[in-house]
Amino acid sequence: GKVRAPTHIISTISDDRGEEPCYAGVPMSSIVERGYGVGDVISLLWFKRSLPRYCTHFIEICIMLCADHGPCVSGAHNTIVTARAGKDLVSSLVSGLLTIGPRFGGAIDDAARYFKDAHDRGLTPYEFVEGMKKKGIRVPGIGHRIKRGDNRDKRVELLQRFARTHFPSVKYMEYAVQVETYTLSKANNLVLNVDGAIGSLFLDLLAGSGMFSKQEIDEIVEIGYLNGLFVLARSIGLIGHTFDQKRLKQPLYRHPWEDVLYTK
Ligand code: Q5B
Repeated sequence: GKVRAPTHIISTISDDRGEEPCYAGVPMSSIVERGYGVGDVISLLWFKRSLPRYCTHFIEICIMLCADHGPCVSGAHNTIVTARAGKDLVSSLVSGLLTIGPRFGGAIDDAARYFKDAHDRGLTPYEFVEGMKKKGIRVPGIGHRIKRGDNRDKRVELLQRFARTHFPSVKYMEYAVQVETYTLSKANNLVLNVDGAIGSLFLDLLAGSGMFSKQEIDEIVEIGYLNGLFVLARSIGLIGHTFDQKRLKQPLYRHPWEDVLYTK
């Protein structure tokens, strides 16, 4: 019989051996003819299935809302400094992307992990938040440098409004809101932030859409797919900041001495 030589790579998401590339078995022409958007492409390449329209619309809203947040945030700042140092597009982009992590934009996966665990174990917000405090862990998805209880993040409101209208269930998001009510009673900056809103709502999408088994949901949360949404989205803004600096012919950045506390 035929002897199959062992392969060096296994790949399951795309195939370019035929007449046209396929994403999760869907040919490129179908993607175009069916009017698919970037949310559908993400569904195929990340989740290996076509998701209902409200899910792909939600993914697209996340991408649009996280595309940029002005020049002062960590990622944009790094990108601007790098572009002004005369570096190329890719260097400027990755220098911004490298700031994405547990404090900035990369708290979505941990927010999903901790909110899911606390909700599924039936912890009250008090038990959850105080338990985290005892362990010395900041609650991922809670807190913001400029947003406050009396100056909420519009992006969070928009995501919540969309989900309340279109999702079959928003139990994880409602749990995150209860956590926020408790944290806001402790300090005015401890709002549910955009990472926490996306993390909790994506749990609702996974659990409520009927498109994923419990085992698949656990795997998605464990592997950590969701920071990818912020990375992908913010790349759009970081590329924009690179072009902006080049267009403006900005000189090499040097931080002013007056803004540094020199001390022994
Ligand atoms: N405290 C975000 O901190 C920030 C606490 C907390 C319990 C918390 C902080 C945090 C979790 C990570 C997270 C995503 C670092 C944020 C984003 C995208 C962005 C960014 C943009 C965009 C802000 C003051 C007191 C201290 C702390 C306590 C703070 N957070 N306690 N759980 N989560 N959050 N990141 O304001 O007693 O005085 O020691 O790590 O979800 O990144 O727009 O800028 O689109 O670009 O610097 O929106 O919340 O507060 O460090 O001075 O803390 O609050 O322990 O208590 P801040 P700090 P104490 S969205």
